[in-house]
Amino acid sequence: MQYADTALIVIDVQNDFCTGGALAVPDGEAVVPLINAMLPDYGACILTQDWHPGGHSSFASQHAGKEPFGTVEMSYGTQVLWPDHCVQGTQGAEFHADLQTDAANMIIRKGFRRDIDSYSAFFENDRTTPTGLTGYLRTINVQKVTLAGLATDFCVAYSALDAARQGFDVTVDLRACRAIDLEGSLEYALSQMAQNSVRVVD
Ligand code: VGL
Ligand code: ZN
Repeated sequence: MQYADTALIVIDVQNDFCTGGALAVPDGEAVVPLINAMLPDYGACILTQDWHPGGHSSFASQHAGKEPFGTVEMSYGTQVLWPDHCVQGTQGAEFHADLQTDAANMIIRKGFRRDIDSYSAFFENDRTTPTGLTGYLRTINVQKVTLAGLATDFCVAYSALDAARQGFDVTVDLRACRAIDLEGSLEYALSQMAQNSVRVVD
């Protein structure tokens, strides 16, 4: 059986990134019907799931005197600190109930090591520890990827930039993405994608 050469990668459409969640992305749940409508057009669909152990080092609660949305220096560089979110096994870490997860042929969990965050579906935040997704996509003969999901300026952008760096032909469908937009992070992410051969549709 031959997979289509384009995969849809759906980033972090989880309760904690939707309204009422611990790290709610404004209007985050609006991506769900759009992504559901996109699914039939792709021969392969990969979902990512932000999946942190309790006490993860990206949580502000683990750093004395720090607040969410501040930063801290880690061995691998500057890390934004977040409210506790997407803790393994919690309701907040579950996919949005309306997301058609049955269509997925792979779920990549990321951020499960306490001492390192992972925004990207391809590499952890040191930009070198692989999740294995590149190998999976190459093995099933995928050359083009389309990304959608949450959040545009963090996990979607990091995934898109890594995908381009790995040699995939990359499109981000901004209609099916929503951003956190922290101190210019959306504008920065869009400019990085534009400079690194990521095609953006909106
Ligand atoms: C994300 C911050 C922390 C994301 C995940 O999915 O964009 N952002 N963890
Ligand atoms: Zn996270």
